[in-house]
Amino acid sequence: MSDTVKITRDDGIAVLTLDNPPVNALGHALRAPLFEALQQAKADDAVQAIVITCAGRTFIAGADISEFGKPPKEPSLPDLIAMLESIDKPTVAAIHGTALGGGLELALGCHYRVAEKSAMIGLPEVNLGLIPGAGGTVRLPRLVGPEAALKMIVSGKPIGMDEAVRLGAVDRLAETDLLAEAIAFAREKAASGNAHPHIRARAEKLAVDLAAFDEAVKAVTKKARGLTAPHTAAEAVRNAITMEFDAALDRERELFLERRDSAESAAQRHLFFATREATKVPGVGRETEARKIARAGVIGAGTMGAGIAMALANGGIPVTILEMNEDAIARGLAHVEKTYAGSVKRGSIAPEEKEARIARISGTTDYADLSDCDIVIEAVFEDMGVKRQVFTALDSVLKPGAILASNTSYLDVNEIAATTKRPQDVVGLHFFSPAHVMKLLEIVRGDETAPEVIKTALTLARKIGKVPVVVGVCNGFVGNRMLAARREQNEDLLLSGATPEQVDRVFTDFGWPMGPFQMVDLAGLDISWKHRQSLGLTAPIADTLCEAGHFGQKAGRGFYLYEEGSRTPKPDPFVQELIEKKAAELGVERREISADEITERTLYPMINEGAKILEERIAARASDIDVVWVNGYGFPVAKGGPMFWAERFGIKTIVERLEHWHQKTGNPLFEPAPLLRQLALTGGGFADLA
Ligand code: 3H9
Repeated sequence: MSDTVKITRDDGIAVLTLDNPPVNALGHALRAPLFEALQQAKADDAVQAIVITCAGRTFIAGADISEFGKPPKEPSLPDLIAMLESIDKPTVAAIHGTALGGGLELALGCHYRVAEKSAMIGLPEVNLGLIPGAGGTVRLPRLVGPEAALKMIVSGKPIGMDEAVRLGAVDRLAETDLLAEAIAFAREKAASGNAHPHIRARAEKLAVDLAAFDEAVKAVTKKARGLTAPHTAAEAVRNAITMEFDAALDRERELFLERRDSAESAAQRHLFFATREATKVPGVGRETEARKIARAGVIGAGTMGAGIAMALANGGIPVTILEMNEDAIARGLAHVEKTYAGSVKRGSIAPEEKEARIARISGTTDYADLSDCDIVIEAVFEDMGVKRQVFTALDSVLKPGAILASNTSYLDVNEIAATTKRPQDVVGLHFFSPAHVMKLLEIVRGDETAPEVIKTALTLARKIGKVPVVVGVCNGFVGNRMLAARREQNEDLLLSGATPEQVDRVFTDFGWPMGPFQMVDLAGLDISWKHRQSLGLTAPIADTLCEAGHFGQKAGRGFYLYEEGSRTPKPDPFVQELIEKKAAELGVERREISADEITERTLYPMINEGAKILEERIAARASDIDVVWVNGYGFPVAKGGPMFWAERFGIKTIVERLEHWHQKTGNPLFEPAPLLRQLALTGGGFADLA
């Protein structure tokens, strides 16, 4: 007996209960005693069958991710599953919660799987830059067929029990008592006198048309976003068809180890833990209670307001949108209807689900209709005067304890809070457009925001499927503040000799989905023009483009030309001429600009700004910044976020190059933050700063 594996006996059935909180990850502390327990049960003639069950909230959630990158300890997970497979008496996995990754692989090493109806099973290794490494790519195809296995393994998405039973991955669903029913099932199988073939002995499902399989591979790897693991996973599943069982297992192991040691997997594992760390907020403990959110309000039915309303409705929360007049409400609701109709058309939601979501969204022009809301999120024009009016009105109608949130993307949340008599209930909730799609939610904590309000915002984020990061008050918070630093040199680069294509190419080569000029074209040049005007700022090239109607993709021209109905950017001679003309007017001498120079003048200032954000405690940790950039701004997942990337690339080099540009230009943008200088000197990492 060990702390993590308990062996009990139920009249000839050995029950092995695994208990390794929080999620029964298969770390060494679980593998070693489980191996021994299986050995014992195998050798014991009095044991007729074995049931593996888990204590706590879930079946095994996979290998222990924190062990990757450390020296391996025997027995390995493949050893453990080989031991299971050497047992002839019936072995049954009793699954509740989630059986994921190595957890499902262990269950596939059993003869049978019995599960609760609410359980989920999956092989999500690709989300960690990995492939299943303990037989998942070889056993699952034999159980459910190669195409179904391919889909599960390459997408990494878990499936529910309806599908699992249909595919034959689960043998029986428990009605009321999982363990009792799994034991009864095991007893039934032991008494049947039948042989119990392991999955390795079943090859009939592998008789498939390889050409059709390869077509399926193309379809499922289309969304791989420049990542390697989905392709490797598909290769491993293909091996299960074309190779002998043991050869395919050996090859899977090799491919798994390759992936495990890759920079891509290190980055994705970092993001896995970073996302969870981000929900641990100083001053907001387990004991802090979240307030109940049963009903929400949104102020403004524009693209952002409607998007936020849809995000809330998608999470099952009824929402009332407030607008100035009926026409504006009608426009907002029409946008909602059109968006959901698009989702139905793409097959991402069922028609009934569309109706249910729409039914949760209503409109009003009367603030009094918001009086029973538990939270109201304002998404009006970015102007302090307008925000003040909205918050004063909300303060006068909302019930005590209701949360007043602003979707501002850069304004001072403390100033907004000060317009109310309840600054403790005011918080920033910065959604990203389109708000019903984008994962990131910056939760802006004002000086007086109560811990329960932060806790409520975190709970709400989870409920509506967002990835939250708590940030402090400053202009642009974490994301937009760093974006401003990244963008500062864009026009200067063009004036000095770069083309928009050349700058964008440096970004896409790095792994970004698009470069800064493509991004401005997509968002609309008029948006940033208005923003600059409100701040009294100018940008010689972009301003002139706006004056000439180059508002971006929607106008068919921006920094690029777009042919009718096309989103493919083409170089625009007008833009090139304009750049050259402006350079001449401003007396800027044009020269060759290298890819390195573009990186140094865009990416490095952004990292420098990230360091300042840490110095000022606007973000609690560097990994929070990574979560912001990967989930809100398209920073390549394979690189783990700007701060993670910077550390691996070399902070010393970044500081040297920033110093070079600082000396050359005198621009404070390039002056290395003291924190970066310190890390460059000590060779330390951001995590050492905590
Ligand atoms: C694998 O299996 C490889 C094999 O094929 C081959 C091996 C040879 N390890 O998410 P939560 C921690 S790769 C270590 O907040 P939930 C997590 O960090 C693995 N730690 O809970 C957190 O810690 P803390 C394939 C893990 O209820 C705590 O547990 N498996 C692991 O929202 C609670 O987590 C996966 O990729 C782990 N495997 O969701 C599944 N899992 O409290 C990964 C969790 O200190 N896990 N932790 O912040 C999940 O998807 C979710 O955790 C799960 C529960 C759905 C299970």
